Amino acid sequence: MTDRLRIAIQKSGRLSDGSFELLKNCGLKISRGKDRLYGRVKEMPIDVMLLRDDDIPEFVADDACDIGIIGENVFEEALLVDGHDAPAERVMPLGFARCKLMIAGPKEWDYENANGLAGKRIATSYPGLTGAWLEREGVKARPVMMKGSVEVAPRLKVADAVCDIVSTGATLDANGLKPLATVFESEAVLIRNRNAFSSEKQAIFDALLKRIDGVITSRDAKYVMMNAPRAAIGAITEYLPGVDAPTVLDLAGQPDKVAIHAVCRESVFWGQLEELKKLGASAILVLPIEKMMA
Ligand code: PRT
Ligand code: ZN
Repeated sequence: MTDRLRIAIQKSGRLSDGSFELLKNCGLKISRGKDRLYGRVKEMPIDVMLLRDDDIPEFVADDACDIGIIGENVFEEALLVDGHDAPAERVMPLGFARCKLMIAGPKEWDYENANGLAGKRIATSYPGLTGAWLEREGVKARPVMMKGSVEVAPRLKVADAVCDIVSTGATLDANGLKPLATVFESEAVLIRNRNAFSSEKQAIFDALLKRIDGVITSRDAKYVMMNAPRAAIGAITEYLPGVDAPTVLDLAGQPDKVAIHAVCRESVFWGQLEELKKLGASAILVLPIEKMMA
């Protein structure tokens, strides 16, 4: 029987859309049944377990799964609480579910720096990350552990400030709080069990990693084509974001002009197209890239 790679992802929540989409873009189809905890992928020997995000680091560390997708905030907190010799390790950032763990306090607070937190009670679901930050800042404050609804703690007078995940900041604002300091910047990350995989499993893992890498590098990449004066090739190449060596083609009957084709590894914005026009480019086309493999 073939050894199958077991991957843990969040069943439903802020990580699940990004996780399903990443796997789909890697060519893996997973049916997403409402009550299903387990999915089998047809295209590769991979099984998917659908879990609550908090359980993912432990499932991967305990060898119940081989790899997992988790918010870096949850993974780092688990490492701080369970110890850095935990048998799971970070493989790579995945570029979605970006957010910040931030200290926030009442809007009327005159906060200048971390010293202003001395002696205060800080409500958080992240006592490990919060405590480590306070220690780095050399401030003695008291983290108060709360499992949920952290943002209401100051209003209920159970804490003076909070340390919570912030994305747009709307939740803080609605609760009369303002962000004061960033404790940790997070995004979804791929983690793996530290034990060596069987050679069969390692080969599946390596193939999946190559595909993930391809998906991530092609996410913002664009294929750009334009016509340009031959004399402007240098200036245009220099200007294009994330381009190594563009392809330059002659244009029939127009000795002073060329066609330039290039893969831009970063997003291309309207303002940049306007700059290219100023450099003499015309007929500029920007096309999405579906797949890329180095
Ligand atoms: O049910 P399960 O246990 O699996 O999920 P969960 O409810 O514990 O987690 P979930 O799905 O809310 O978040 C999973 C991960 O997504 C987090 O661990 C972060 O890594 C990441 N993430 C990204 C966020 C946010 N953005 C986010 N905005 N996690 C939480 N939030 C909260 C925030 O704390 C606030 O209360 O969403 C609310 C809205 O945020 P604002 O700032 O946009 O108002
Ligand atoms: Zn959770």
